[in-house]
Amino acid sequence: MSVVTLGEALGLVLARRTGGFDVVGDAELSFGGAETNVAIATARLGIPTAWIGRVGDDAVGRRILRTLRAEHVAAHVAVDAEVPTAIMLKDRPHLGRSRVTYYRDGNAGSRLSPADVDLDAIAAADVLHVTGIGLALSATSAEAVLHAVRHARSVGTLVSFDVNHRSKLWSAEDAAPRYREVAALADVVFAGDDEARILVSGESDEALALALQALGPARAVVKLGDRGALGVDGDEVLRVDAYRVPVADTVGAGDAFVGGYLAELVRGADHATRLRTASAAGACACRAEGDWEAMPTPADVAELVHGGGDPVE
Ligand code: KDG
Repeated sequence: MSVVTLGEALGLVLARRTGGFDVVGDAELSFGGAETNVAIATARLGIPTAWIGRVGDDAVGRRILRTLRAEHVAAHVAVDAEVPTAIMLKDRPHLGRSRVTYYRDGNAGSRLSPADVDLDAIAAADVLHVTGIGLALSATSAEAVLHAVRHARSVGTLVSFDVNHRSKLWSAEDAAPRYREVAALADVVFAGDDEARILVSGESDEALALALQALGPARAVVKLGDRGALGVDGDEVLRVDAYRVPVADTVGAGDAFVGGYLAELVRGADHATRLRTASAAGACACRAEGDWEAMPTPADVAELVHGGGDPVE
């Protein structure tokens, strides 16, 4: 029972006050990365988890590795002595507007290559999770994702793919064929409804999920934010509500959702349980700031699902 994720982790410099970094100097250092976020979520939910990636030989890289260790995520990393770990800045130029600026091009995570892919770690896992970000970062990173996915299929490890489209990294037109290629090799695909429309067309949430499934995966989940999610597994179509929680920050909620789903998948839970835990995990991640800090424990999920959870009608 285990999960391995593959992708980039990057330093996150987060402004503490409203106002752009042009004037605000008060900030804190953390890190982000969709695939490490998912890894932290599955690890907190009790699933043995590993991450495959590449960091620079620097304080940010060491901070990432140190935190992953503390979160019980085993790191299979290449340390790149030539370039730094990537960074992203997050500030709020004015109230209600959050702005992310990436400094990742050419940096360690983008230089991930097929040689960095730990094939034994993939063979040892039940599920390999990758995202569209790894496809976008560079040609070698995309090759690494495809190498990992093909190896997973050849050794019977399930493949999970979250589209995670980043319009700052590439256009929907460039991304669509690559997303379809990986979706066709996956066993489960996750996409927001707007992301699903990059790959397929459909008039309703259900039509989108079925169209994603028609690309190849047995399971497809359309994430609908505060409207919940719609999942298909074989011929079973299920909708789940979102849980009502006070929202501090929605970043990382999609990754927590995926982590919740995958944790239940490797436990052999049924479709409804997978979606319910995913929805609760996503809600938990909204309750505090930070990309990974509010990832849920089993107690957090249980509190929403069994006691006092308040599903949105
Ligand atoms: O899903 C959350 C991620 O968006 C964040 O942690 C950083 O990988 C990241 C990105 O590309 O924005």
